[in-house]
Amino acid sequence: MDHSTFIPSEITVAPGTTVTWVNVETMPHTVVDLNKAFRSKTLVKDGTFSFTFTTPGDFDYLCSIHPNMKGKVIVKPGAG
Ligand SMILES: [Cu+2]
Repeated sequence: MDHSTFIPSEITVAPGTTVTWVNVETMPHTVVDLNKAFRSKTLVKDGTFSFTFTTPGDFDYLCSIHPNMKGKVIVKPGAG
């Protein structure tokens, strides 16, 4: 996270991939899946959150502090 944006805002990974988010700015952020598959604590600067995606599908998430800050992880067999 930087400039109150998830960068990249969308990634495609294979099942079994662990994705790590890093907050590189001073503004606190969270990573919250809209379907409650995962939810981070509040991440301050240099805070990280990791989640291993095992189920194929689209995972839309946002920052609960800044709800217009959105991202998506697409889990697809054979990706990556
Ligand atoms: Cu935020």
